[in-house]
Amino acid sequence: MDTQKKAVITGAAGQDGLILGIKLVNRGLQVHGVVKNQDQFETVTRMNPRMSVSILDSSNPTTVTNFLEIQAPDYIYHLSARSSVANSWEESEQTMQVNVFHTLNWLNGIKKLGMKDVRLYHASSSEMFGLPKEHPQNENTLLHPRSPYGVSKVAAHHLIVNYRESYGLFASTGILFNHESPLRNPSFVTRKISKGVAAIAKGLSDSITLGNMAVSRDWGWAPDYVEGMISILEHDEPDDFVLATGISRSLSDFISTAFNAIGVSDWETMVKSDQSLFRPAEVVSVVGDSSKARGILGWQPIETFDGMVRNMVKFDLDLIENKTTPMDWRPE
Ligand code: GDR
Repeated sequence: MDTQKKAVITGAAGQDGLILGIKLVNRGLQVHGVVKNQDQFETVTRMNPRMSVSILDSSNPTTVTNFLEIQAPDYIYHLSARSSVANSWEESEQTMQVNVFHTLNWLNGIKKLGMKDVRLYHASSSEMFGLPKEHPQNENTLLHPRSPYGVSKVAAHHLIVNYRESYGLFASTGILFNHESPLRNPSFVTRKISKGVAAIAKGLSDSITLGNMAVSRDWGWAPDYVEGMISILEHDEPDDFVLATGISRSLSDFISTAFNAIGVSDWETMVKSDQSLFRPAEVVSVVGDSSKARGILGWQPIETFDGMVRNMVKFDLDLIENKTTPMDWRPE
């Protein structure tokens, strides 16, 4: 009898999707990735040839339902989203369409097919807290998103909770605070900094231009958070869990740690701030309370902040020297 469990990952070509695909295949699961175009298909199959991949139009409810019927997965990790907060004002309609309505298509597909045993994970986000009334933020903190992206994640998060309560679906969420790795797209600030610092170290650049530097985030190591996602779906009850380190760092802390990795301490003149990169509304400071995940799932982040930043800078130095590529990077 074939007892191999099957997992579907939407957004399989993103940072978390790639890391999750590798981890699940290593655990002996049959893994099927969902991507939106040929480029992403090639990225996933090159990085993880042991998983299968489909290009799917998740905007079409029938396409999603048919896919679910054919694949009949045990687990669905719904990670695909418009993930850029910065672009979400300019792309507000697409952000809502993808993050809310595509999520609804997966929920309705599961409901229509009566897949009561399938376990669905949704990538909720600390951006839902936005302008929080309390620090640190936990699963009960009032939500006050500060961007169209944040609003879309609040809507999708509540749809998951609502379908769980309305139809008894096994639908869980991970409310993940920022989590980084060398697979982060350089449009996000941490990788922009690690790449920028590596370029300065190699004499290819003399400065980095950022937006609003008066912000703090609770930054963690993506592979640790992906372990948390797996634990969330392995738990016998569907539920919502904050994953965070519990320590908020200023953006200057991140920059200084990155420069420290190349032995530079007087970095101030090499980092500029450009008003045009500021957002219309900002999440100034967030920090997570993950005691529920720590208590119930036994989850905890392992990598330190310094270790994470050093890993990212080291990767970008190796990338410049052609010693590696993102395809060669592995989470463990
Ligand atoms: P965030 O990540 O918006 O928190 O969302 P990002 O790295 O883009 O921004 C973090 C903070 O840094 C400030 N910042 C800059 N940001 C970018 N991208 N580029 C810059 O040059 C720059 N300068 C300053 C930002 O204003 C912000 O305050 C990420 C995404 O992965 C979401 O999808 C996810 O849900 C959340 O993390 C948790």
